[in-house]
Amino acid sequence: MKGIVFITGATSGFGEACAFKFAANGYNVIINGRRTERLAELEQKLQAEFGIKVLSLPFDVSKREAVFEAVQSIPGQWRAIDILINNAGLALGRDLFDDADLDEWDTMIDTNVKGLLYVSRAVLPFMIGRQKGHIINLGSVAGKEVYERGNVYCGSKFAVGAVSKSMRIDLLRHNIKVTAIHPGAAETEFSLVRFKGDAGKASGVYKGFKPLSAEDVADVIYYCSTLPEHVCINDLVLTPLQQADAIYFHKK
Ligand code: NDP
Ligand code: 8X3
Repeated sequence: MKGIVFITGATSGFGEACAFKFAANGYNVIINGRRTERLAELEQKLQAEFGIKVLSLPFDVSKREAVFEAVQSIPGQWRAIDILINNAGLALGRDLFDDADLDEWDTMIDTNVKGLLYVSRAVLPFMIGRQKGHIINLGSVAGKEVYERGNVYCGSKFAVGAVSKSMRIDLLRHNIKVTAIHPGAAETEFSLVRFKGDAGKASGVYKGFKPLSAEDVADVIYYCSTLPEHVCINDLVLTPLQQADAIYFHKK
């Protein structure tokens, strides 16, 4: 066993691809998400395919008490968490600031920002106890530049960037690495969630260029987490070849 990785939002997209990547490389994985059937299915697949151990931990990252209860329930042998991947997150809607739905704003802030804070605080005592660990936060190119109708989603991802920087500073004395990963457009369930199940609108986002895949992002996360002990990638932006930043694309 290479180590233990705790992945939030492992039922789809980047989180699921990370679970496969780390499991394939001999890590035991703690997988989280709200959809329990998907977690059970993933747990079975990973164990059968890679012979590693899996702990499913279903909870909603935005619910403070649920987060701390779930993390406290982690059995002793699973507490030596080497890598925490704060990946659970979402965008809801793509509306102008004055038209956007306030409940959707709340959900994005509660999940993308508060969820990341709660999970990190709940897991940190285990890392501090061992004076080692690596926290990897999923930001976005939307946390580097703001685009029209991105308002609160962009704000939540700028917050991930700022929080990642301050975590890195405050956790220096505990020997804990903090990395923020900022992907550009990747075809996962992200746009389907953003457009509330409208598959046509969701697939339209990726027309005219080759987007990143979940596996591309998982490969980069794996690379960042397997560097020598003294090396920490602080902040990493990756985009498809045809995307320069959050705004500029060369579509064909
Ligand atoms: P997906 O929609 O495919 O996956 C999102 C995951 O987050 C799911 O497993 C979902 O599981 C989980 N999740 C959402 N809300 C919660 C919650 N409240 N509690 C626990 N889990 C939750 O999207 P991606 O894989 O693309 O996105 C992963 C992260 O990457 C997000 O933070 C996103 O903002 C970011 N990102 C995505 C990009 C893209 O283009 N796809 C680009 C840049 C960043 P469940 O529903 O079972 O709870
Ligand atoms: C997801 C990428 O550009 O749709 O964070 O905001 S984008």
